[in-house]
Amino acid sequence: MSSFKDDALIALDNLADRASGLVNPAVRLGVTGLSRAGKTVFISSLVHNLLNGGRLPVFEPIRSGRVSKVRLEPQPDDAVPRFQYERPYRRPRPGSGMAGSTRAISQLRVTLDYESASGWNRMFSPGRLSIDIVDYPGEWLLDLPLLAQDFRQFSETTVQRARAGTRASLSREWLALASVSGATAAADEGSARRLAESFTAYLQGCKADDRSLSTLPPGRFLMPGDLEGSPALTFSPLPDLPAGRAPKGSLWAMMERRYEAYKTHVVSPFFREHFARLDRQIVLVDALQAINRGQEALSDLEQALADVLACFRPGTNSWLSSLFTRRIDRVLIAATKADHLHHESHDRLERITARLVSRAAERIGMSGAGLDVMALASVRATREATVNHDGHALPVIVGTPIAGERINGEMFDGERKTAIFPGDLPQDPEVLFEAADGRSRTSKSAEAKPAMPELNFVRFRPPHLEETRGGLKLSVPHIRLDRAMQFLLGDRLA
Ligand SMILES: Nc1nc2c(ncn2[C@@H]2O[C@H](COP(=O)(O)OP(=O)(O)OP(=O)(O)O)[C@@H](O)[C@H]2O)c(=O)[nH]1
Ligand SMILES: [Mg+2]
Repeated sequence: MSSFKDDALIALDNLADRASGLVNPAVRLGVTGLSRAGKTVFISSLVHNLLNGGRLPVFEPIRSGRVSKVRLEPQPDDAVPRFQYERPYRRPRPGSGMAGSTRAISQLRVTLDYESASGWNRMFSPGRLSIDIVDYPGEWLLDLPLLAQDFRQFSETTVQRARAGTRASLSREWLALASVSGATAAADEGSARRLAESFTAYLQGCKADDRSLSTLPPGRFLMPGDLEGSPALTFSPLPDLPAGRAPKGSLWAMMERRYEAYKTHVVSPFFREHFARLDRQIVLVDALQAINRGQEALSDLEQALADVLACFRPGTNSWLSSLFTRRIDRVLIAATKADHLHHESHDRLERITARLVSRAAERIGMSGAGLDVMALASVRATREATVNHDGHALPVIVGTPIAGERINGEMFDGERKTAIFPGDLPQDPEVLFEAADGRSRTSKSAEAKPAMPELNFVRFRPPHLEETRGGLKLSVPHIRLDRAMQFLLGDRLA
């Protein structure tokens, strides 16, 4: 592990950041989450609301009127693509919601002129803060543990997981191919490529919509960024490696070399050059999707989040903490798309999300002031209503389901509005997790698995953004976006 060199480089980077921060203070906000969690929509809505004077009553600097000017600026890092803020709202992909996919890291700078709340700060602070918003796939964070694993350990963990549960049927083809190829056979590019492709197909299968199993490393196999097809991505773990070392010239040796290259040239640089420089972090979680898909998806998500959280407190892992100086001091775990629920369920979603990360947070000693959990909707696509159902008032949400969504067998075309009763989240989150663990605290019999509650979450189209006649864009409606901003940024604008 070349941690000494890494350390020195990071120290240099941080020093440069600090030095330029004296002239123009900046805070680097990382926005991440597994694919489709809502990163792009979150950033777009946050920026849009800042730029267009959106309703942000809980974000104190805005509420108190201390922010005088907000503007987009060229972002300072030449090697990182700019986040296309203008794109998601101008050109929505037909049918499928709001934005294209986050394929790689991107960055956007918003600069705020403000008046500090305290007289002393007013004297000394330049009254200007740049917020560098960095969007990157959460899948990449799952790679961190690889830095501590050699090829044998990586193969063993990956194969073990591939043989359990639903994954067993998805991985069959890849594992069969791997044992036919044989680890000690002579290396050749063709079989390396076929194996890598088969392995990638297995990872993709886990991720497919109807399964929603969370992603396993290597993160770039599903989110290759600009590395698609390069040798560093053309490898596969191998099952049942014999004892000893890889014979020279074998497939095994080739895979091992590429795996190490992946760590050196892909994983390490990401953590060193990007991750280590973040100050604040929001992790977006599509908890509703996992709840909707059932128990295996839920415990899978819990596991993935534990791996993600471990990145934020490397202190528990001594070799890791030497890889980057700790800098992120606030982490927000946010369950997205809360607008799919009636507001009565928002607090429940929050509790479920808190439960999803509680064990992991405890394990890495991260509960407390630096960590918060909330349920939010970056964009509110629904409104609430009450309908009369057999004499009972039933709380429903009204919106336009995206094309192809089904409710009770009825298919929607993306134009028609409907009211649905999304179902109730359980008041006690343990109900879901007991079910996920396959055991119950309340019932004595081991067979009596509590059923998952009947839930029905539909994906809705975003609201149309209307413009006033003066050409002024209306603010994007949201749920608790301002609360998230206050936690992540409020103190930096105090
Ligand atoms: N109703 C609603 N839908 C949302 C919200 N945020 C995201 N979505 C939906 O989720 C989809 C994915 O959101 P994105 O912001 O593209 O997610 P992402 O994390 O950037 O996804 P990738 O870049 O593909 O990894 C969108 O197309 C929306 O349909 C929200 O606050 N409310
Ligand atoms: Mg995205």
